[in-house]
Amino acid sequence: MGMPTTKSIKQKFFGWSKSQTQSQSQTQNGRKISQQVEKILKEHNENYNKIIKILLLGSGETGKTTIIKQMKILHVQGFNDDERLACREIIKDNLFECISTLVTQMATLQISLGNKSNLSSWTFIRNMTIAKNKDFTPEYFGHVKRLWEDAGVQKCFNRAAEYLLPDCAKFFLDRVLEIASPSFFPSDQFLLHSRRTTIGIQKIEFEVPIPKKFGGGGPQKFWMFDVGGQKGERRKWIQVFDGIQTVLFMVACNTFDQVLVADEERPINRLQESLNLFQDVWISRFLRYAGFIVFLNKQDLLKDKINAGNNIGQYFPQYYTYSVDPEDGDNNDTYIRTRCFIRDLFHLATDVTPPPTPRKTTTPTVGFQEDHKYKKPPRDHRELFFHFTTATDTNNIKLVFVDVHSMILNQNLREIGFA
Ligand SMILES: Nc1nc2c(ncn2[C@@H]2O[C@H](COP(=O)(O)OP(=O)(O)OP(=O)(O)O)[C@@H](O)[C@H]2O)c(=O)[nH]1
Ligand SMILES: [Mg+2]
Repeated sequence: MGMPTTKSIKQKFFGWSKSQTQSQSQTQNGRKISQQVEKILKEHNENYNKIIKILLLGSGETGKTTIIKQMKILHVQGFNDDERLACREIIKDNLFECISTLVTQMATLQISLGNKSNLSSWTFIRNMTIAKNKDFTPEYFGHVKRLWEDAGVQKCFNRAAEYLLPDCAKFFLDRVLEIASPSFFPSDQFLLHSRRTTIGIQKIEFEVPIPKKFGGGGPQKFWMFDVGGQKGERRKWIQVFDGIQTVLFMVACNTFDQVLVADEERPINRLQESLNLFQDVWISRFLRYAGFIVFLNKQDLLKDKINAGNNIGQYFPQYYTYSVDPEDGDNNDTYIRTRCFIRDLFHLATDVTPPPTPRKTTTPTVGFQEDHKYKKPPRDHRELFFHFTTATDTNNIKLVFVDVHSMILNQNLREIGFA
């Protein structure tokens, strides 16, 4: 439904009051009604004027900061020259990390070079890695290019689920000549693919016009908070829980075949770790009034993985008996089936009845947990939405954000009884 106007609010009240107006207490009732209308209107206006606070949560490398970058591109002024120049160095570091990892993993996985004459390039990068030498000379870039074209390096790249390779690897290695150029000036796409672990808490403020169907016109203020998703960062999350209306939980869907080795913890499947974390956050009493939107992110990489023949059933055997609801698409399309299966795993994770004692989980629990005093969140106050996203795709995030905005405004309306 659209935004209620003053007229519709009054209609709602006067509809209820018609028979009353005949009675003796007409004036008294009239005053009461008028006060109630004023109250509703005030609440309604406050809801529209208040700042919408969104908190991005999720494991490390799921794409939280990438969403913040998209908000900057879409709703602030984008990136200035200084930011682009600073990012150039991050991209070069990312590229180095990717090629170093590949070279190191070739040794570990005993994968030989496709072309023996590339051995000098392999040795060059290996020596730089050992010496932590980051002198990115033209000669270095030449070696990177040669290696990336080598069949053995490609084979190692295709086995990336067996170790940890940054998701930006292919994007940057495919563009090594551009990065090597002295005039390299990163475009938005380069910035969106660059990677730096978030430490601490960051906030971005922006304004978006209220959509027409909600009355249109004025600007809506947003604050979006970005936190670090790595294990050591999670204990800081609680600092930003207060007043959060919407949690945007990010999931990297392509991690279903990857393993996370977190410090002293036992290795755990990365998608399972994401599910466990989601459940912890969902039952957190500090967020029990917050609506949740789950971004099932990295759909581009998920699709690549499915096309390469990887099967989620090997890691989540429930997949073998799962079938897609016809309205979600074709059950014979493995990509559609996989993405719906992942969505439903997260949906099922909200059906939790926490045990009375602290839970023993196989994953690190987030630092804020104290849920043995768990109270079930009021169901009718709880929103849960899912979106399939590719955070590096500005058009995709633009469309998804319109939905997110509408969802939040609808939630506001529901809170005051108008949706
Ligand atoms: N191909 C692709 N890459 C993505 C997508 N979303 C994020 N990435 C990349 O994944 C990497 C990690 O993204 P970040 O946004 O830094 O992840 P994060 O959740 O903020 O990570 P932490 O700060 O460690 O918690 C970056 O290289 C991004 O460019 C996506 O949908 N597709
Ligand atoms: Mg981050």
